[in-house]
Amino acid sequence: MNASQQFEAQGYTILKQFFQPAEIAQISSIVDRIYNQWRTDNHHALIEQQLINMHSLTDPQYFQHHPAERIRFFNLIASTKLTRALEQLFSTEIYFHNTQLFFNPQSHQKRPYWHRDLQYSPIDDNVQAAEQHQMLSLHVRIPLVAEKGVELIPGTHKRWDTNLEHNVRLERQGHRNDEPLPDSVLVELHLGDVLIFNAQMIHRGNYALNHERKALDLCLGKPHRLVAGFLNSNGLPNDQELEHIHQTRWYTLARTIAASTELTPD
Ligand SMILES: O=C(O)CCC(=O)C(=O)O
Repeated sequence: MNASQQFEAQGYTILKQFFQPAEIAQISSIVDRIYNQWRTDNHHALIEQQLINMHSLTDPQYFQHHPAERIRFFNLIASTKLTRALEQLFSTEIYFHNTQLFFNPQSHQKRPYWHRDLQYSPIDDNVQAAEQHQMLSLHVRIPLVAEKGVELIPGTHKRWDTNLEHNVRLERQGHRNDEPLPDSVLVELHLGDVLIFNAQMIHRGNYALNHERKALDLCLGKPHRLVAGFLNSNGLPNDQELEHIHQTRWYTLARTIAASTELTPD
């Protein structure tokens, strides 16, 4: 099976040794600076809310004193190599939605929870199920520390829940969202690997097997009206920055979506 067939059948694929160590080091040095700033600003929430991720790493607040670094970051994450790989895999227009960084919680009591990403949005579960085949929202994971950090249930990008999955994911009928579920796959990633998975397949993190985690997820996708309104234009390059970006397609499409949702009240 090639990568595209694997994604189609299972909802995920791994591009092994896709990035060179020097490329990972460049991404890491920018991410580390942002992450450190964020941890200082969110020290209390990190502990009280047992956070497991931060988002919007391209937001201008992280580049006030580093304007050139924002352009470098946009170029590093939308590299020619990665944008081409995604074009080949999906043969559809892809836009840049956001970024997230996943790490371990401060307390061992926080347990990884099964979910489909949109279950935390106001979009009704039945609407999500009905639209599943029209949607393509991706996590493109670039681990900055090797990890066995994410568990996926292959095939759940193409079908909706079994009874057990439904009850576990939504904590119904006395179930909890951290219970084991059948047929899951724990993904092992080495530095340089890239994991691409469907954000709507059933998945969860794994904290216990990883002493440290730092996984940069690019949230990309095919435009869809259900998620367009969640796109925050603050995370996108401005006109001047775009002139210095080599692969602009993800960003220009995102700007078009953001501009159209800003004009259209719901
Ligand atoms: O890596 C993790 O800790 C969880 C990943 C996840 O839930 C996600 O990417 O939506």
